[in-house]
Amino acid sequence: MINNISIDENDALIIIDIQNDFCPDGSLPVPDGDKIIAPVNQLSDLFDNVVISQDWHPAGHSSFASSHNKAAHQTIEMPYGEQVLWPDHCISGSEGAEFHPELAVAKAQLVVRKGFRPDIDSYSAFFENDKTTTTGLAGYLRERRLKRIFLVGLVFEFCVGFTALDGCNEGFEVYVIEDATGTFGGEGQQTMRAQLTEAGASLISVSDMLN
Ligand code: VGL
Ligand code: ZN
Repeated sequence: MINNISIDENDALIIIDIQNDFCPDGSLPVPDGDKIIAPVNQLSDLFDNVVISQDWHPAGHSSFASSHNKAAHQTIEMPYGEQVLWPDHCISGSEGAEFHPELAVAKAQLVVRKGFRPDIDSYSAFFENDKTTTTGLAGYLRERRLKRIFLVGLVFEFCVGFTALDGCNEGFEVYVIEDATGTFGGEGQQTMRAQLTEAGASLISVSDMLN
C-alpha cells in the first residue's frame, strides 16, 4: 500500500478512453464504466498536467468484427500479430466516440487520438498495436519534462494496461490507479495485473491519492 502520494509539476494524469461507447449505453460497454467518472474528475483537480486519449476509428476499421464477417471477440491474425475483433465502436465524429458528458475535460492540455489508421488497431496511447507506429505521446511528455504518469480510464486490461506497459518501456514512472479504471474482469484482468507488476508499474488506489 502506497499512501499519500503527493503530486507535483512533473506528474501527469492520463485519462484513457472515457467515451460513450465504452460506457453502459455504448456499443462496447464496460460494466460500470461510468462509475469511475466521479473519482477521475476528483483526481483531475490534483494535477497540473492532464492528457486524455480518445479511441478514434474510421468506419470499417480492421479491428471491427463486421469488417471480417466474424463475431465480436473472435481473434484474427494481422501482420502485426493477433487482434481481438470488436463490435463497431468509437467511429470518428460519432456520438459514441465523444467523451462521456460527465467527464471533466476542460483541464486536459492534450487529446491523443489513436486507432485512426484503417489497418492497425491501437490500444496503447503511446504506440499502435504494431509496436512501432508512435502517437507522439512519449515525445510530448519528455519535452514537457513530465516523468511520472498516473493512468485511469477504460479498459484496464486493454488500453490502460497497454499504455502503462509502453510507458514503463519508454522510461516513465508509471502508476495505475486501479479503482479509477474499468475492466471486463476475468483472466484478462489478472494477466494484465501480473504483466504490469512485472514491468515495474505500481498498482495503486484512489485513496492513495485523495487523502
Ligand atoms: C479499447 C478495445 C477496443 C479500450 C479500445 O479503450 O480499452 N478496447 N478499443
Ligand atoms: Zn478501439
